[in-house]
Order: sequence, then C-alpha cells, then structure tokens
Amino acid sequence: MSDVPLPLDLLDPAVFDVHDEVAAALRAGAAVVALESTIISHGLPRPENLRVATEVEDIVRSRGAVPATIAVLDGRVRIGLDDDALDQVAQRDDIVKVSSRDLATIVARGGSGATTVAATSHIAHLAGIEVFATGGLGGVHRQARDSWDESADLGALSVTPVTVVCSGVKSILDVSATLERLETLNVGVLGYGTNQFPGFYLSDSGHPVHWSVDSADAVADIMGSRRALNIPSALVVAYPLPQNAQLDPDLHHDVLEEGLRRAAARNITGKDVTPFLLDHFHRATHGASLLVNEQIIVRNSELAARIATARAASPEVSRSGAAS
Ligand code: PSU
Ligand code: MN
Repeated sequence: MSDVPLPLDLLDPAVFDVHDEVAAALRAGAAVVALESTIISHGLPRPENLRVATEVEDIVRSRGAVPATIAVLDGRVRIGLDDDALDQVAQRDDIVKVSSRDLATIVARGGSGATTVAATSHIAHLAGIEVFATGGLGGVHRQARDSWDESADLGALSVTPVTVVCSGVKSILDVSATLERLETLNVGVLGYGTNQFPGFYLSDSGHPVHWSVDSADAVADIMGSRRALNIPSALVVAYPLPQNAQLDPDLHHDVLEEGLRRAAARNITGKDVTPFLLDHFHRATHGASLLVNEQIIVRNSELAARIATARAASPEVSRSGAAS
C-alpha cells in the first residue's frame, strides 16, 4: 500500500456519501463504473427508468465491476446508490437536473437532483473513478447559431480526465459541430469497433472518427498513456449500436423534424430542450426509441465494465493499490 491518500480519502464527509461497496472497490484498486442519473430522472419515462437503471447496474456487476450511480439526495452527494436511493431518483417529483454549475447550490440548500454527464464526470473524478458510462453525450444543438445552446458536457469533458463510454452524442444535436468542438476542447475520441462516429439512436452519424480500437485492453492502454502524459481532458469511447438494433433512419428523421418544430413552437429552451426532445421521440415512436435508448445504455455500461476491469488489471494500477 502506498502512503499517498486516495482521492476517496480527500472527500469531505459532510458532503459526500460513498457507498461501502464502492469505497471498498476503490481502496482495493478494483473496477468501478460511474453512472449518471439524469438519464434516469429526465431521460427515460417512469416506470421504465427504474427498470433500466437496475438492469444497467446488474450488467456492470456481471462483468466484475462495481456500479457507482451518482446523484444528490437531500443535500448529500451520493456515490453508489442503494435500492432506496435509486428508487428516489427514479420516482421523486422534486429531482432537478443538475449540471456542474448547479452542484454547489443544490448541496448547500439540501436539495435533490440527478447529475448530468458534466456533473457526474466531475464527481467521479473527485472520487478517483476513471470510467463512466452514459447513453449519448450532450453537444451543440442544431439551432445553436441562434440559440447558443451548447451542452455543458463539452466544457466539463475538456477539463475532466475520465473515460466516458457512450454512443456518440445525441442525434438530436448538430453532430458535425459537436465533433469540431470536441476537437477544439482537446477531448479524445475513439471509435470502438468502428471508424465511423456513432449517432446515438442511429449506428452511424455519417462522420468519421480518426482513432479506432477493438478491445477493452486497448482502451486501458490508452488510459495508462493519458495518465502518464497528464492529459487533463476526457477520453470518449464511442460505441455504436449494431445496425439491426438502431432506430429506423427515416422514422428518426421525421420524428426529429417534428420534435424540433414543437420545441420551437412551445418556446422550450435551456436545460429543458434535451428532455423534451427525448420524450417526444419516446411518444412519437410508440416506445421504439425507448427500446433503442435502453439497449444503448446497457451496452455502453457493459463495455465500460470491461474497460474498468482491464484498467484495474493493468500493472500501473495493481502496483499502487489504486490509481491516484
Ligand atoms: N444520454 C441519454 N439520455 C439522457 C442524457 C444522456 O441517453 O437523458 C442526459 C445526460 O445527463 C446529458 C444530458 O448530460 O442529457 C445533456 O443535457 P443538455 O443537452 O441539456 O446538456
Ligand atoms: Mn443546453
């Protein structure tokens, strides 16, 4: 054991509540996967949200990693949720969508909220969790030229050294502009088993990725190099759905056009845009997009668990007990 304190030991116990199982895994240098909670509270409808959240935790465990779903409940940042806490995130009406900038206010006021990719990455990194799974990242919205709506996920990923497994960015966004921003912001992007950037509901966004990997070990190697090089930004592992599992592209096109029209007509802005469009998809496709979204999250979590396991087995991590 090294005498350097673990990131975990530096968390203020007045603010953070780390689940015993997660703390034990981090102390042992074992595999842990961070999971966001906005997807549960605002990305998926009830009651499917709780079922999917549980399924995701189960698949992470089945691959030998410990799931650490992150949320704020009654002013405490919870890292790893028990059944009751997961249930609260899924069911409570007072759960707000919490991005990085909202975290301190929610905590100080004793409020409750579900963390976005931006906020979850920040907390995962504070706790020393290196791998994080989600569905699709936020990014540049299609009307950004007028609205300036760009997800805080991008800014957060540029300053947070975590590895995020996702199916690209949400297809409701301007994917090409988002890829340009990821480049500007120094966020690493790897295609997993593909040379094409995935398109969330769609297997292929139509844009290439410049680096491709084919195994969890290859991702773990790159994570090791990034640490040695002290790269301060995130690494995005973009994992597409197989073609036969994607949403029908014509249906996707029509539903998105209609959703964007409705969002504009109803003056939906700011952090309500993404939940509004995802909800529109789930309704307008009669649940087809929900099924696709579920598969995306489950597959990404499964891969994240394999990457976390590969990383935990790498000599650098095993030697020190845990990465510092
Ligand atoms: N991925 C999904 N569903 C979601 C999200 C991601 O499959 O609901 C959430 C994430 O929490 C992400 C957020 O950070 O949407 C982006 O919101 P915005 O565009 O307002 O930044
Ligand atoms: Mn936004």
